[in-house]
Amino acid sequence: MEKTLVLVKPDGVAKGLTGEIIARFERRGLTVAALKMLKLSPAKAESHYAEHKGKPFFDQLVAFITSGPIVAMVIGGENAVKTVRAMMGPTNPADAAPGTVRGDFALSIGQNIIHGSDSPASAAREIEIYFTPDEIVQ
Ligand code: DAT
Ligand code: MG
Repeated sequence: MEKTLVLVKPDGVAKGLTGEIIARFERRGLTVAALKMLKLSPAKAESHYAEHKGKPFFDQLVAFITSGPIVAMVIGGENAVKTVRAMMGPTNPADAAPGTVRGDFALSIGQNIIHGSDSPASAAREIEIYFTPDEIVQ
């Protein structure tokens, strides 16, 4: 079973969208393999977003993702990575079609509600930041 890491970011949690987002994945046929609420440390946030270090928006991104509680989950199923990315919509909500999470619930690239891993390799790296193997249901 392919797995991907999904985060409901602080804006999504604050807007009460956690249940809606999980329900969309479940209705699609994907399954929740792990789930927790947490407040991310700056060190873990920098590790998660290491590929963006040095970019102009990096400090703002780390400040935002650590600004409040997030919900982290492992979502599993056939083509989970690609399917979750399609259901999220593109990074900039202005480009996101209605029916996608970002297209339905976000306006600004800096506050775009949801994270999903961009490849199976990224998923494996990111899942380790949030979950130990015994926390993931097989
Ligand atoms: P995604 O979250 O769609 O995988 P990404 O990995 O390119 O997008 O960027 C990670 C996050 O960083 C993104 O969700 C929002 C923020 N971000 C990306 N590009 C940005 C920009 N040009 N200005 C402000 N924030 C940006
Ligand atoms: Mg990304």
